[in-house]
Amino acid sequence: EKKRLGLLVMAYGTPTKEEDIEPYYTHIRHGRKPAPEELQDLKDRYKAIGGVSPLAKITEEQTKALEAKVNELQDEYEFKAYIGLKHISPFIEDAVQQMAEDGIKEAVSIVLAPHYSTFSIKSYNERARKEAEKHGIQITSVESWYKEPGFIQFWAEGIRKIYDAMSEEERSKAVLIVSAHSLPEKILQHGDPYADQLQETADLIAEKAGIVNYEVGWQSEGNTPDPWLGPDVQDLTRDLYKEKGYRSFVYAPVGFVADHLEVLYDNDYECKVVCDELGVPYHRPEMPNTNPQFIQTLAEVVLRKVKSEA
Ligand code: FEC
Repeated sequence: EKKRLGLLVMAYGTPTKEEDIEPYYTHIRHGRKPAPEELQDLKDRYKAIGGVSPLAKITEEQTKALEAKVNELQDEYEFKAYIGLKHISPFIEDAVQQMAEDGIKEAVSIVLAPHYSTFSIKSYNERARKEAEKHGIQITSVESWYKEPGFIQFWAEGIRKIYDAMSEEERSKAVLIVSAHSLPEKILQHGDPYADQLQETADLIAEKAGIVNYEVGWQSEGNTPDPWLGPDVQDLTRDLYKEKGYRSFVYAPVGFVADHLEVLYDNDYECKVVCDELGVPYHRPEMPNTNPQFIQTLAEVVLRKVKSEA
C-alpha cells in the first residue's frame, strides 16, 4: 500500500475574467484598491496580450504534469496535487483546506518560481504552513530550485538555439539579459538571497550556453515610491547599446516559469519597443511551461525533499 501525500503546487495566480482584475489587483496591493487609471492600465495590458493571461491554464497543466511525473518516478508514495494561488482563488489556504477535507495528513509544497526571497517564496511557504497547522497537516516546503542542472540546461538550450540561428556578425554583437521580477531594494538590508540567486542563475546559464556577454537585469517593478532593484531591463538595454555597443538583445526572464503578462507584455512588448527604437533585433527563448525536461526537474526536487524528510 502506497503512502498518500499531498503535493501543494503554489503559484502567483491570474484573473480569468475581466471582473476579477480589480479584486486581484487589490489583493496584490495588500488590500489597497487601485486608482481608476491604475486599474485601466492593467486592463489595457491584459487586452494587449489577448484579453486574459494564459497563466491560469499553464499553472494547471504544469501541476498535472508534475503530479503525473512524481507518481511515475517512484512507487512508495501516491501524490495528490493541489493548486494554491497567492493572489486569487483557489488561494493557498483553500488548497490546504481541501487537503484536510480529503484526509491528507502529510504534504510537500513547491512554488512555481525558482528564486527564494522573503517577499515571494517565504510568504507562500508561511501561508501554507500556517493553514496546515490549523488542520494538523505536516507540510515540508521546497525553498528554491534555481540552480537545478535541468533548469539551467533548459534555459541554456533555448538561448543556444537563438545564438546558433544568428549570423556571425549578429552573434558577435549580441548580449544576453538575464532577469527576474524586481523587488523593493530594502530586501537587501535584511540579507535576502534573491539578488545573489539571480546572479548565480545567470552565471550558470551563461557558462552552460557558452555565452560570454551577459548581464543581469530586473523587470516589472511595482508602482511604489520606494526604490526597486535595478537596473531595469529597458534602461539596461539602452545603456548597453550606447556604452558597450551591443546590437542584438536576447532576454531570458528566468525568474518566471510560464508565458504570462510579465513576459508577454514586459518583455515581448516593452523590451521589444526599446529594441525597435534602437533598430536592433529582439529575441526571447521559450518559457519552461510544460517542457518535459523542466517538469522532470521539478519532480526530482519534490522527491528529494520528501526523501530528506522521511
Ligand atoms: O496575470 C499574469 O499573467 C501575470 C501574473 C504575475 C506574475 C507575477 C510574478 C511576480 N510578482 C512579484 C512581485 C510583485 C510585486 C508587486 C507586483 C505587482 C504585480 C501586478 C500584477 C502582477 N504583479 Fe507580480 N506578478 C504578476 C502580476 N508583483 C498584475 C500589479 C500591477 C503591476 O505592478 O504590474 C508590487 C506590489 C505592490 O504594488 O506593492 C512586489 C514577484 C514575482 C515572481 C515570483 C512569483 O511568481 O511568485 C516576486 C507571474
